[in-house]
Amino acid sequence: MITISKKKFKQYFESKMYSLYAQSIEGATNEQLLNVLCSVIKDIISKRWIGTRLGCEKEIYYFSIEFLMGRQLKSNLLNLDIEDTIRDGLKEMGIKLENLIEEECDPALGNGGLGRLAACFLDSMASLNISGHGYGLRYKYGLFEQKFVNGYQVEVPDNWLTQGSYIWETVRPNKATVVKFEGDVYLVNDNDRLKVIHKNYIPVMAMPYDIPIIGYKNDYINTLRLFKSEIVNRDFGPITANAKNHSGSYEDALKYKYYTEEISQVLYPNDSNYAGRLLRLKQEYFLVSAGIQDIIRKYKKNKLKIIDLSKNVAIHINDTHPTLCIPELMRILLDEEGLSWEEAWEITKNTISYTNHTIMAEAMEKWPVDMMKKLLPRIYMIIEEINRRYLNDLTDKYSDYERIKRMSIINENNISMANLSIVGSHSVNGVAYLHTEILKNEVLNDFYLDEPQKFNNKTNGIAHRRWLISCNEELSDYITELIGEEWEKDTNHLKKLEIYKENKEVLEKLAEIKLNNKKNFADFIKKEYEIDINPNSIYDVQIKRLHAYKRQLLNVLHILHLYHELLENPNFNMEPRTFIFGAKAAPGYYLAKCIIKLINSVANKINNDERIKNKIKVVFVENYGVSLAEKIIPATEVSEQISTTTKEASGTGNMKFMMNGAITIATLDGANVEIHEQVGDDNIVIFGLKAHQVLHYNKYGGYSALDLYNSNRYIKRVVDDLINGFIPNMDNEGRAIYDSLITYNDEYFVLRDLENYTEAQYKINKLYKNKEQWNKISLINIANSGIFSSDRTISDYARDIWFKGCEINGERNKL
Ligand code: HBZ
Repeated sequence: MITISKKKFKQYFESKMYSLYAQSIEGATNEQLLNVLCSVIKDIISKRWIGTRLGCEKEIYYFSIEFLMGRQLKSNLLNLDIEDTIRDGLKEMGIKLENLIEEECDPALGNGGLGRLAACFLDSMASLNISGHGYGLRYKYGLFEQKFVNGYQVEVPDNWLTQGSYIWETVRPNKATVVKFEGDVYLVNDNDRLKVIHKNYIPVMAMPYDIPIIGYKNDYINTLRLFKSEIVNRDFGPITANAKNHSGSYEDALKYKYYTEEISQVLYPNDSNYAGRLLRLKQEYFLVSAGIQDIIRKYKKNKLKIIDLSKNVAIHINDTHPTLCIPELMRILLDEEGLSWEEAWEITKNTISYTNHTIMAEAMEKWPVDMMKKLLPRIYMIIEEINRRYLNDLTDKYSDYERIKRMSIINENNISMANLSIVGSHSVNGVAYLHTEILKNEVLNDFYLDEPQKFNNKTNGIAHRRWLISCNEELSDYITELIGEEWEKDTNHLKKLEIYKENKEVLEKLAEIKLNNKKNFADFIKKEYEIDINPNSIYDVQIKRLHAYKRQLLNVLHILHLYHELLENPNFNMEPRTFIFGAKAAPGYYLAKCIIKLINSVANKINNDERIKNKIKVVFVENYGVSLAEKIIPATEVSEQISTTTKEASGTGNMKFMMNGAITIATLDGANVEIHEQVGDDNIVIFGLKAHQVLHYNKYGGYSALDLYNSNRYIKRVVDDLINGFIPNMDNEGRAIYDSLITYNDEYFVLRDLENYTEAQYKINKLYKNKEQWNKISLINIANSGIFSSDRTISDYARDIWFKGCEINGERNKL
């Protein structure tokens, strides 16, 4: 049992302070205090951490190029159930725990939903006693820090390892592996067996840095292992560490050092656009090869038979970035373990499963054959052979040449990573019901018809521990007061809240908690941004990456509409509203950056216009990320989930808001469909085109943004604002946005949905006037959010994918 008394903790803390910094607590900085606290916690868990691994349980390995973990201190204290002890102990030493929580850095090793999902999954696996570990990269620089300069986004490097190391990590040099790039590959005959010789390769050391993942009150600790790329022999230094023969010139040695270190240097900041850079391919293979080698090393140490790998190990790939797991596992099974192709292929397919996170064509990874061949010659040979055999099978089955071409892994000198992932795994899943249906019936239809049993849905979820218990303590405590604490371990119990839906006292208390959170957020905004916001206004929030399909533009055009209405009629009937935005744009995504400029310019104009008497405020928070989300979400009343239907695979912010009692205004896209299903028509505001309409327009055309613009004076008014000087300093950016709508016919149906969205917003306004009704809807949302805990998602993955048909884990199947 992991636990510690207050007295022991204080003694421990004090002596750690001396051993680490040779000084007393009184003179210590917050940074030092945090380091000491963290070091104490690591000591407390260390024995248990080592003890959790390598039981008889099946091991799950979750490969992801991103893990967006957020701060760990609070979450670790919560999960270890020692928060009160530590808070009191610190207090007695004159230290405020809250200050140390805020002192911690927020590692931004991910772009958005995909990386955050991976983090929530780790939390859930540990909390459900599943031996599930993450493999990722220890980027030296995470996602850029965003600053606004004159309303423009400026990117600043995210130098998060300021102390040289991360407080929660433990480096394990004895577990480092070598990853081989480039070189020449020969197949030679060795006693009637084909032997693979790989010469003149560039070796790169994968140095593991382990972060403990602590389960919720269950003494279970898993590991997130992040690899850093280095020269092969740390002690030799660059001069003798030449790539090829350890004896090259000084210049070569430096080049080699640069080559290795560059790999884990920086996270690619694109969240939905495939850039096709060589360095990215290096990152992908580096992660995969280091991880798979690590798995096989551990597996063999346990004296298990390699032929049984899929019975004891499951490897999950988070989108296609780790797809090279497939040929890398094949390589090891064939070249190092000496299995036949057929045996290796069976094991590989049965071990690996794949999640798709997007249907957007521009996000699909395709690597040029020449690039792959040069960088990873052996891996390319294996991919080619996988494809050759696959095409043979397809030609036996089908005569439709076009279809076979679409399904081929290699096509027009490109390797399709999605196709490789489907062919080389036993399970393919989408991340929400609608998304999976679109995969099956549209985007991946050829594959679905060929192997329908592989396809399944796993609707996303969120770690309710971080996104409710920890970030909204007051609400969480109140829920426990009402229905007991069972919901903390099983969120289905939240349903019990429904009995209070007509209870005035409860509804008023919920409103009071929301108001407190709103006030806290207003204080924060005042302190950080010097903006006054009114806690009695509606907090209406859109926080997510900036992308045309997510339609922040629809939101801002509606704000402009309200602004005009107020200017025309100062008594225009609306509740005061604060529109809050948070979003980073990929640095090379021009239109997204124009929209950032637009929101900032509109904010500037409206916030300084006294005529509208503070009826509207627009706040764009800089540098949106996990820590900010934890402050904003508990204070939110209206959750904006307004993507073009069919484009948002799932969304997970939508679930976080719902769980914190916000009311959703949404298109029937992604997991909004399931949120709607949970709460019913009366407790969500739905608008916009339906999936079949968008798919129809996309296939057959029939939508003219120009006609709409010409025929609707309200639409024309706000679109013209973009180019007529109404919003100052928007010349080029306004024109670019205007063109995307009118000249390029509004690819994301912003104008098509604008009128309907305005009506939906009017409905929100009306609902808000009836406070009791609003609070009731809020309660119903919380009560029905239990299904969106990532514990449910992970139980589904475990039952249907990782432990399916698994004898030694029969128990698991009961999950
Ligand atoms: O994954 C998101 C989806 O857009 C969102 O709908 C879903 O809820 C979430 C979790 O399933 N996708 C991403 O966040 N994608 C990326 O961040 C990304 C990162 C690097 C890439 C491509 C996409 O190269």
